[in-house]
Amino acid sequence: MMKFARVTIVMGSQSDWETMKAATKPLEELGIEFEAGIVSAHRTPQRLVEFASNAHKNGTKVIIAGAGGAAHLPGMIASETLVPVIGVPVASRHLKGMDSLLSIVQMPRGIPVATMAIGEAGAMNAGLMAAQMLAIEDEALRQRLQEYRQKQTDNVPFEIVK
Ligand code: RP5
Repeated sequence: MMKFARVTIVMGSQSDWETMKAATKPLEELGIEFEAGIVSAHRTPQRLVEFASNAHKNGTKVIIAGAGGAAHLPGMIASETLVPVIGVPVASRHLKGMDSLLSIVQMPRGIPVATMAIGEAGAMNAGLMAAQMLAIEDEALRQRLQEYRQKQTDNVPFEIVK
């Protein structure tokens, strides 16, 4: 059964979790509640419609949707809700995620999806982007994001390891 949270992460398949779990790291570090589950545009289309059309009333503020190959999940979710959707192209076996990226990024005008980079970096940035969206109305979270950034900056050494 699909659960909802302030940030709800969905993916097309169990095989996407290896990539999509990177989205949960910043959410955990920043203390943002989230749920994650499988919704497939092609294998579970009714679950998709039910999930997307109930997301707002179930309290979800941002949806992160990851999929690979013919990655219709983020766009189809976006077509059923006004909750902002962040799309993550998962690297596919044969085309290395170029198919996923182009499927997600080339939305027709009128139905936007905020598309991240292919793979783990995109998934992690999706978590951070969701946090930044929530921080618009949450000053304490904004502060935690500021500290997160500072820590990241402080952890980049000048010296090269030769
Ligand atoms: C997509 O097909 C999923 O998002 C996944 O990236 C890809 C392959 O799925 P599996 O065949 O591994 O279940 O719908």
